[in-house]
Amino acid sequence: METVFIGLGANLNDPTSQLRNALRALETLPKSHLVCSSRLYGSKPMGPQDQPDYINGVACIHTELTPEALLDALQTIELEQGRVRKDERWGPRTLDLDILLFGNEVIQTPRLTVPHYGLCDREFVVYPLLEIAPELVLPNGMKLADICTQLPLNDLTPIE
Ligand code: ROI
Repeated sequence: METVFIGLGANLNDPTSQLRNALRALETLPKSHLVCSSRLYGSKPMGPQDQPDYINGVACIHTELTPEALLDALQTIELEQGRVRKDERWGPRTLDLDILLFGNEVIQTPRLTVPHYGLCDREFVVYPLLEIAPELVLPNGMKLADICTQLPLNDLTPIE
């Protein structure tokens, strides 16, 4: 059984509902249990600015799935909620589900980079993660709380 943190993000088609529906879908993952989730936050887009603000959050699950099987399941949820993969890099999206951390594992495959490559410099990931895992230490030994002291909030605002 591994403890896994999943980042949720959306900025199209009623993003708050997208995230709430995604959290409900996470409750139905096989061989898994949704432990908790952060509040939802409004955030400024990272990347191109000519797109709507995002809603972001982080969930914690316990799972017996392999990283690849979990990735498949998350991509299925994204597709079921109407995500269309476009070529545009860093464009708007109806739902993004990212594996941020998979226990203490470091994974580098064509499909998966864990810890998520953007984890430490995205305020919309780090602060919701800190909310549900204040004592978290990354596989490289860094404390999440120390990363937060270096990272501006950039208008990140809890919406609930
Ligand atoms: N910006 C914000 N604020 N939140 C996201 O979830 C997000 N996701 C992305 C890019 C386009 C990098 N920007 C984002 O994939």
